[in-house]
Amino acid sequence: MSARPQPKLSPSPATAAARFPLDAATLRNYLRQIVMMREFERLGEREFKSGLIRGYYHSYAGQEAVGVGFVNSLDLNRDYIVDHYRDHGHMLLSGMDPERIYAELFGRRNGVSKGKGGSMHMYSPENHFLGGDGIVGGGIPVATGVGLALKQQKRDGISLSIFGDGALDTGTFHESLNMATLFQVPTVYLCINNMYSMGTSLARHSSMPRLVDRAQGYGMGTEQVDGQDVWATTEAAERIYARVRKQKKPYFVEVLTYRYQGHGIHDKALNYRTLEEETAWHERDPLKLLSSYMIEEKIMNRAEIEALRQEVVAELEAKVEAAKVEPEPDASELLEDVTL
Ligand SMILES: Cc1ncc(C[n+]2csc(CCOP(=O)(O)OP(=O)(O)O)c2C)c(N)n1
Ligand SMILES: [Mg+2]
Repeated sequence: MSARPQPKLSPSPATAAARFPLDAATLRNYLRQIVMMREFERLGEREFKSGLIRGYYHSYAGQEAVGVGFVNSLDLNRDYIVDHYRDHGHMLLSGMDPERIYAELFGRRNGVSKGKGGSMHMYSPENHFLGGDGIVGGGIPVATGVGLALKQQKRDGISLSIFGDGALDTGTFHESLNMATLFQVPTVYLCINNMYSMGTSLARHSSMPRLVDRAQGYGMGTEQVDGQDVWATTEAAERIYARVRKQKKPYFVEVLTYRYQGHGIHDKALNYRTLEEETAWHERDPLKLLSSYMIEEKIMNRAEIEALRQEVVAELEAKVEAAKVEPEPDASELLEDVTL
């Protein structure tokens, strides 16, 4: 197996917190959000296996600190998100009711995309969430176009383009970044580098181990960020968004993280990753890093964290049950809201 690039790690949470302090209420909220995203996926996968969800299911488990920093720091009254298919966590963070996300997964009429999009095509214009996209790299030109529209309409917002490391191997990525600099659009390109494009490791699909080096050719600011650490992702997101808002220029950020599950629910990730590698990433689990800091700093104790988890699970179980009994779309709606 070829050598894999080692992630650039932030210092310990205590050091990161000293450098960029977040107050206790923010940390409690972040912890709840991470637990919510993790448990949402656990229950979703259970429902998939029970046969209630069909099609595809890509879990966000392990990558939660990326969303905590980069989605929370947006102002969704004026900013927009264009995502790829690993989108459940970002939907939750953008303020969507979990029941409507489960309803979408179950193909129900009250689902985020009226039951016609499924896991990969969540879409909620009222939350400024413009997809979910099953085509690798498909959302990148859309986010660039949103950035151009915001600029032309002299609006204050920015667009956030979210995609994986695999998307750097598509033409749309390169065409979009070239145009973004030419037209000076206020778009942040957020590459979630979870080290794999399906079963292909970064070392086997990328000509350069640092993805920032591939974006630098387009003349925009770039940086790598530790995607396991909520202090690192929050600090980077706040600083980068302020810069892009002010300068009205694009920016590329590569966050280093890891997906715990296989690519999709049918992939058990048995033959392309090592146990050592998985264990090393679990050592720096975003939930573990944050909760151990909070315990050490006496913000919450272990029992309180477990009570929080149980409360979130109870809330989500109720949402699952409510979504299950919702009606399916009527056959007469089949051709509404779709492009033929
Ligand atoms: C244009 C295109 N090519 C290939 C595929 C098949 N495909 C689906 S997901 C995927 C891997 C993408 O990995 P990455 O961008 O790193 O995102 P991750 O799944 O790791 O979040 C591939 C190759 C596709 N959906 N679209
Ligand atoms: Mg990937």
